[in-house]
Amino acid sequence: MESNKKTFRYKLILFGNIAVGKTSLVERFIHDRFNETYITTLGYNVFEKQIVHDNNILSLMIYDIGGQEKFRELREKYANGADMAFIIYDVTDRNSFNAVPDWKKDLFEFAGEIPFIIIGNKIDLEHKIPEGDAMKLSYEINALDFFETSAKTGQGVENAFNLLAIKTYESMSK
Ligand code: G3D
Ligand code: MG
Repeated sequence: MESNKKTFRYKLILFGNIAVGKTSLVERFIHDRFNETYITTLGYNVFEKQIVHDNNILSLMIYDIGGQEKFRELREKYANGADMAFIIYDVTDRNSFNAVPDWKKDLFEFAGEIPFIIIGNKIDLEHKIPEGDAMKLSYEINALDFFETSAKTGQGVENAFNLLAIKTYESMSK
């Protein structure tokens, strides 16, 4: 008997300093098969990617904020109604790591207390932030998890997006 798949649609957003690799991670994840929708006039792009999990379809609506991200008003609009988030830093850039708790504050203010995963990106380059420091921070600020990725080589990218989707599905279907 064929079971009917249900579709769950989630809004996913990416926070983190400029140049940590937000756009590159989205591009890496959606590469090859994706539906693209441009909403450039709003200051962000939206991409859709579907994954099958637990016999359901999880449709990830991935919002990538554009170049005006320094404006609080845009971040607020961008984050509104999000179901889950990445907070991203660059493993070669101490400032971007130190900014993670501030990004969490913004996230909770704009989107409510949604699940988030911390991502250390650019691991193809030399680390300045030890993995242990990031794991400790991730525990302290109640991140769902912590991953290291490289948007350049693709390492860890698929895992991070998939895990976030699945964890959100599990928390919402309880
Ligand atoms: P943002 O969207 O967070 O602002 P971008 O960041 O995705 O625009 O990336 C900023 C710069 O970092 C880009 O370089 C991009 O190629 C680079 N980058 C992103 N991810 C990685 C990675 O995993 N490894 C390496 N080595 N570089 C990465 P440019 O030179 O185009 O500004
Ligand atoms: Mg960008």
